[in-house]
Amino acid sequence: MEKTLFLHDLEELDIQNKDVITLYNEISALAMKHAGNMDEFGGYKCAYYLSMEFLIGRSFYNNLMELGVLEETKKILALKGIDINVFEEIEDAALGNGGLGRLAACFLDSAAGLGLPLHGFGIRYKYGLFKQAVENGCQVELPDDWQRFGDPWSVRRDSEKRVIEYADMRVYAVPYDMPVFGEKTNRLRLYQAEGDAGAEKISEYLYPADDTDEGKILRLRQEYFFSAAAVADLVECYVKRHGKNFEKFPEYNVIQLNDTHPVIAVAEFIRLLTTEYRKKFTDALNIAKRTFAYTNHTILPEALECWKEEYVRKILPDIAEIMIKISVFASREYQSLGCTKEQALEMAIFKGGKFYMANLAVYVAKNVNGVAGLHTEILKNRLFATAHKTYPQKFMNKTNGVTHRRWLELCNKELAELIDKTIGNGWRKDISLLSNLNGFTENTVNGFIEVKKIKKRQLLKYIAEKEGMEIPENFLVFAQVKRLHEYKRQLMTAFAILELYYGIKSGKLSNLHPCVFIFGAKSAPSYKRAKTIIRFINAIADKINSDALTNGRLKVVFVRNYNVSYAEKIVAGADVSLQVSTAGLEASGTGNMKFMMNGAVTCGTMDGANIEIVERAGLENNYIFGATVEELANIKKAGYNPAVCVSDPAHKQAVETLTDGTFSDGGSGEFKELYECLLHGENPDGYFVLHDLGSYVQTLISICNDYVNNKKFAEKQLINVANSAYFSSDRTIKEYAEHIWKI
Ligand code: 26V
Repeated sequence: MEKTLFLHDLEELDIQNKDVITLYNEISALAMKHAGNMDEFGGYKCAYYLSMEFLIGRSFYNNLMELGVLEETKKILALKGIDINVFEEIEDAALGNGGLGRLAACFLDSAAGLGLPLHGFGIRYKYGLFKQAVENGCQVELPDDWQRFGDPWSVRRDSEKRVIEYADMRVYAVPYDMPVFGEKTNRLRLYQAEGDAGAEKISEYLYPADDTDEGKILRLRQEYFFSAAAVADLVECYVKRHGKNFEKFPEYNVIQLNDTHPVIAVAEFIRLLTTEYRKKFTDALNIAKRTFAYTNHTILPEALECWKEEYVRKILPDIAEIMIKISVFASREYQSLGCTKEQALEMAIFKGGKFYMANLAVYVAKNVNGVAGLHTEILKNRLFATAHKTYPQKFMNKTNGVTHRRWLELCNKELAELIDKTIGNGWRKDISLLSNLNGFTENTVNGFIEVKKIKKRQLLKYIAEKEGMEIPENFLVFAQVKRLHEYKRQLMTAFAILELYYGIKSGKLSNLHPCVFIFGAKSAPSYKRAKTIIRFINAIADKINSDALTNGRLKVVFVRNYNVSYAEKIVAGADVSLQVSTAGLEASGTGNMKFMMNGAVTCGTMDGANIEIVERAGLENNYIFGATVEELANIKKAGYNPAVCVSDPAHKQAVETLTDGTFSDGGSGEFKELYECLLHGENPDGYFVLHDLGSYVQTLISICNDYVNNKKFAEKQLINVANSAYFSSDRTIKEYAEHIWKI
């Protein structure tokens, strides 16, 4: 970047009578002007990340930091009488739901930081993830019109727009390029759908409600829309530079499929090569097999996409034909490599009138990866066991990571400076140096205690302003912030809190150190059970916070509209990170890594990346509880009966608050229904909430007790920071680059 020119222009900037939004746009535009050009696609081998979601968060501070002008900008603005924090009113671009979308954003950041050519392709949704309000304890969704602040970090490329054809409509895909700053300036290309009103609907909403046929078809249109645009861009770019011999295409392009959402790109690639460029089907398929790689992010069956043939035929008949043809090739190949007919059917791409997108991805992809060690083992041994037996060399693990630039340097400047003071600032470029923190002195521990105090104070002040709730500084802070899903077991935390509450009230836990539980969670709009859990948590919070007998020792806050910016504050200020999913179901988790980097200890199950966190930071410096994957398998085999758990009086009291009138669900009956689902029905307590509740409560109590020894607790926290380098996405990206992308 032309730093001096930018700073000069900033000094000259006239701020008279300009509101925050205008200033935000003008300063951002200056940075764009002096930042230099984005890298071109295709001059040499690049990796391309196709993702339905990029959960970027607020760009302003992060971009100025990456450009190396954040501190100077702060000073120049201060001289003009502007506090740089005023730009916090500019909201995030929330073009994603949770972990999967945020991972995509962290990956782009790390690749640019490392100077590796990785570019993103996605959709420029008009409305991002809904804004969450809470009314009478219930989630209410409001549209997120993020573009009302302007979009100064994007460049619209009218000259590069192209037509995307469906059987029943034609739509323009107009690219908007966002720079990703670092050692290199990479490119995130988001397409906006234009044309008539029907066309524009395609890029209107992230996850349109898919409980109707129309909603499902819209989702399929979205997936094809950006996948087809991206493939066309890459093919066109290749032909311009290298001609129509596609044999060398994989030497210049590797396409990473972020979950099954963009898998339709494979079929589109083959369609393009066989129709526009007259290649033979087998040749096109073979080139695809050298070009695409696939990452799986969940084993939950309800999230593994499959498309009804009828839908695909209706809007993309050629694509349906191609996928059926790939399915025939796949079936033959599996059998020729030793699979039985049944095994080939298990991995079939097309069966029973449906297309199985994960099976398509696994067959074509040159590499298939899971996102943490345990998750990859489950893929190899359960979900894709047959494919793994047939193509063992395809499968590999790539444990997730998070960018330490946003999740440490930006969100916890105080901790970053303490680290600089202790081990020098080399870790900012080479994160592996962070391990030099190990063997820290007492001085550093004291420094860390100070930093934690400051970050906690900032967090509690923010919560007081936003949620209108005062929390004293001596409280131990537990945080569970993530999408709301039954497998993540926010409900188990809710029951545990009730047990603590009744314990304090009855005098059994009269010496418990004061603590607060912070929840942040959005539920998918149509996910009723998750919404009930939000309602239950808010009812618990109301009751506990207004109980004068206990509220000096226990508080609960459900923060509204949890998002990336809120996360930046919570991960820095919390003491304990709650990661309590049912073992085997959280593919990795990435919040767990953000907390660790900021020195929160993990209270969690042996699931996802938690396992690798405690492997590195030590079991003794974290709090692991609950059944393991193997134990759960045995419990299931033996027949799980949650009613047995409720024979414990403390559990019984907590669970029965759902039905005994302690809380009101406004007459909806949803609390009773939740109760029934836990104790009766076909598959009672399918996520083993009641099974792990007892050990959870005991673990929370021992954390409170340990916290009383402030210094020792801070040491545990600091050991977590010192061993968090592995969870920087810089490490993850280097592994993708070396083992999969070969860039
Ligand atoms: C989506 C849905 C949508 C329909 C309702 C049920 C359901 C359940 C799970 C999902 C998750 C889709 C994929 C996803 O976001 N996976 C997350 O990816 C993160 C990045 O790899 C990882 O850290 C999380 O553990 C994983 O849940």
